[in-house]
Amino acid sequence: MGFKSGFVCIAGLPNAGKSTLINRVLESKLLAVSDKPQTTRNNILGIFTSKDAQIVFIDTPGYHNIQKEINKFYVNEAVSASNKADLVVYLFDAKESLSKRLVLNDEFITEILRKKDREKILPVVSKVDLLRPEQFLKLKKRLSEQYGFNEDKILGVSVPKSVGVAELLLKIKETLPEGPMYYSEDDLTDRNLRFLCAELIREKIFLFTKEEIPYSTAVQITKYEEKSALHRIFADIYVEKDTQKGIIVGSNGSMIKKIGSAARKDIEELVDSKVYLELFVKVKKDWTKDKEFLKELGYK
Ligand SMILES: Nc1nc2c(ncn2[C@@H]2O[C@H](COP(=O)(O)OP(=O)(O)OP(=O)(O)O)[C@@H](O)[C@H]2O)c(=O)[nH]1
Ligand SMILES: [Mg+2]
Repeated sequence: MGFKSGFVCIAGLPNAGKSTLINRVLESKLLAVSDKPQTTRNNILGIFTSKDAQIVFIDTPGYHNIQKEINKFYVNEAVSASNKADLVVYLFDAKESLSKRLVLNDEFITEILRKKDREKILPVVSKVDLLRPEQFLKLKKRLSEQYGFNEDKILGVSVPKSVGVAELLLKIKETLPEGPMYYSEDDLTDRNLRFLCAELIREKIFLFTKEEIPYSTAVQITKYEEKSALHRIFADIYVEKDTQKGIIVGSNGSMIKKIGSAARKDIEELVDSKVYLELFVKVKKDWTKDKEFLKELGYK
């Protein structure tokens, strides 16, 4: 058989485990992951290359229908990625899908099915480590009744338990057409280092702060200097209000230090070099509604 390749959209509701799964397949901490929904904000490619295939994963923001200007952008990203992909891997969060919340998937699945043949959609239950075997069976039955997926073809994956990931890769390869290498074999993503660093900083804000803070925050790298064995990175963290700035800085700067030191560790790993990271917190009133600024951040 010839070389297989194609674009594979990883789709699902917020917090389903999409970015975690791609990080695992790529064996790298490329994408921001957190316990809070709406961590991912734009489509980001994660490129997996082996001897016999190149799978270009598209990580997408979780689908939801909260009507806010900025949310429209996120959702649009998810829908457009599913439209243009050769294959959609649709993740159902194990615990969430057992509940009444399964219905939240209806709109997105209907949208995908309008554009794609059913065999181009691979339904996957994520976080199966959270389910007992009989619950997994029950969920597969429900997914087949609700959405017409073939029960036997629904895979379960667990990243911490390393379950199902290799099988999913095999299944994706089987389903993809023969095709060229779209990217060089060393490429891991389509994004530059500045973007990836900003994402890792944003991830720490998602991990360490709560309520509206993560959603009121944006990160922009203002300077990136590579000096022999040291990368010097300067970043602005934008918030919407003075009170939010106070929370991000923390008492005696404790929070900003925590964010900076955790982000620096991840960035050092990513760039394989020592990193000096300096963060500045800035207030930009209502930036989530500012069309020009959203564009500058790449959210438009
Ligand atoms: N128990 C368990 N938790 C998981 C698994 N995969 C992901 N998680 C957790 O689920 C949460 C959400 O993971 P993400 O990868 O950020 O989810 P996402 O679908 O990318 O979320 P958005 O970007 O917000 O749409 C994190 O706390 C992960 O650690 C899994 O296989 N098992
Ligand atoms: Mg994500």
